[in-house]
Order: sequence, then C-alpha cells, then structure tokens
Amino acid sequence: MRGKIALITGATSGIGNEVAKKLATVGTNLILTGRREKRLESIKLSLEKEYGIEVQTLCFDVRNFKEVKKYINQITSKHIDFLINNAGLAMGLSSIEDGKIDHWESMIDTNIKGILYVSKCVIPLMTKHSHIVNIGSIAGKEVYANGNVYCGTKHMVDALNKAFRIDLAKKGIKVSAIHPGAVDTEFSTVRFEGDKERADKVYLGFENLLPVDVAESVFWVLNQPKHVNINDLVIMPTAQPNASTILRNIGL
Ligand code: NDP
Ligand code: 8X3
Repeated sequence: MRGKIALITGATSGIGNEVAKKLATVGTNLILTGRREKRLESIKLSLEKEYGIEVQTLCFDVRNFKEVKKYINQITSKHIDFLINNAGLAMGLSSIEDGKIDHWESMIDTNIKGILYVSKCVIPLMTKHSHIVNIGSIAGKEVYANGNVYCGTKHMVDALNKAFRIDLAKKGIKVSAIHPGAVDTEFSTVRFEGDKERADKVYLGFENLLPVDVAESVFWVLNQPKHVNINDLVIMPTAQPNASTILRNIGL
C-alpha cells in the first residue's frame, strides 16, 4: 500500500475520513475530496504531519459534472490506484407521499450521479490492478419503511457496482462494494437536517458500527491478492440483523 495513491470522495467526515486515516497509516498517498474546504485542509495538514504522506485536496460538489471534471483534471498524479466512492447522504425519512422533491433530487444527484461523474473522470487514470470500492448500504440490499428514495439510490449503487465490474474487468480494474448497516457518523444529522437530538436517538441502546469498522473492511478488501476480488461485503452491527430491525437495550 505504501506509495500508492487513493482518491477518497467525502473525506471530510465519517467513513471517508476514517478510510483516509487508515490508508495514511500504511503510507498510501491521498487525494481527498468534499465540499468543506477548511476541514479538507486541516485533515491534509494533520495526516501529512503524522504519517509523512502526500495529500492533495480537491474541494468540489460531486453533483456538478463540470466541477468534478475541472477538479479531477487538477490531480497532479498521472495514476490512481484506488478510488473510494464514498460521498453520499440521506435526506429525510418520510412516506413516499410526504417526501420532499429537493430531498429526492439531492439524494439521486449525490448518491447516483456523483458516483457516475467521479468514476467517469477517474477511470482513465486507472490501469491493471487499480481498484474501485463503492460504499453502498444495507439500504441497497433491502428496503425499509420511509426509506424509499434513499434505498432506491443505494440499490442503484449496488447495480452500478455489478455493472462497473463487468465493464472494467477487461482492463484488470477490480470493483468492490461495501454495504454497511448503522454507522454513527454525521449521516443521521444530515438526514434530519441538523436535528442532533433526533439523530442521536438512531444510535441509542445498541452498539452501532463505528467508521473505523468500515475503514478496516475497506482496507481488507483492498489488500486481497491480485487474483482475488471481493465483489460485495455487507457489514452490520450485531444488534441489527437486517435493515429494519435494531435490538435495543438488550446489551448488544
Ligand atoms: P457523513 O455525513 O459523515 O459523511 C458524508 C461525506 O460525504 C462527507 O464527507 C460529505 O462531505 C460528503 N458529501 C456529501 N454530499 C456531497 C456532495 N454533494 N459533494 C461532495 N461530497 C459530498 O456520512 P457517512 O460517513 O456515514 O457516509 C459515507 C457514505 O456511507 C455515504 O455514501 C452513506 O450513504 C454511506 N452509508 C452510511 C451509513 C451510516 O449509517 N452512516 C450506513 C451505510 C452507508 P461535505 O459535506 O464536506 O461535502
Ligand atoms: C445508512 C444505513 O439503514 O440508515 O445507509 O439506511 S440506513
């Protein structure tokens, strides 16, 4: 992993940030993206200082193809070894007839178009043994009440993951997806538009996944021998046996 180059979208918080830290510990150079420039800068400074790696930051919105193209063109390296398609979000948790159009558009544009736009621009920089890891969700494997559009976008990520693998196999590019259950990040605060009290309730009474658990899975997937591709990995809290069941207050 030392000296290789990984591009991680959505590295300003949660899972993306933790994947960046994990790869930094083994000497992988990083290209980190997100919309919050100050956070990107402070993550860059701290990882460069602590691990002696090179970090390039690119501040752009994955929903805007012109921006994606412009910033990916600024990448100083001619080659990308790993692309972690992580940027994503849920907005709202409402029955289909109550859902907000702007929430739907934001999820569709970020979770689906974002992966397509970034991948379209990064794949030309990838060669044999490069590897794309798409962060899907248990919501891409099952549908839960009021999850409608978010679940739909993550089902699309699941489909794109399979499609990318077929299309890119001839170039020797590996393609994997990791589908987590509940991870305590800024995800629920974003979903409930800053309502931290409501967000915190999601994780009450059971041991949720931590971003580091997902980062360890990403690391494991990237570290398989070159003839081994992990297609799909679903990682759940022990207390969450499926998307819509969380066993609270029983010590799990
Ligand atoms: P966070 O909210 O902590 O992180 C989301 C990241 O995505 C941030 O770095 C954010 O950066 C970035 N992002 C969001 N929208 C955009 C955009 N339009 N352009 C560029 N970057 C964007 O949540 P998580 O770490 O939990 O989420 C990471 C991924 O994991 C998502 O795809 C999510 O769907 C998935 N996931 C999360 C689970 C959970 O329970 N937390 C479970 C299963 C999957 P910035 O705001 O700076 O742009
Ligand atoms: C995030 C997990 O179950 O909140 O993708 O949809 S869930």
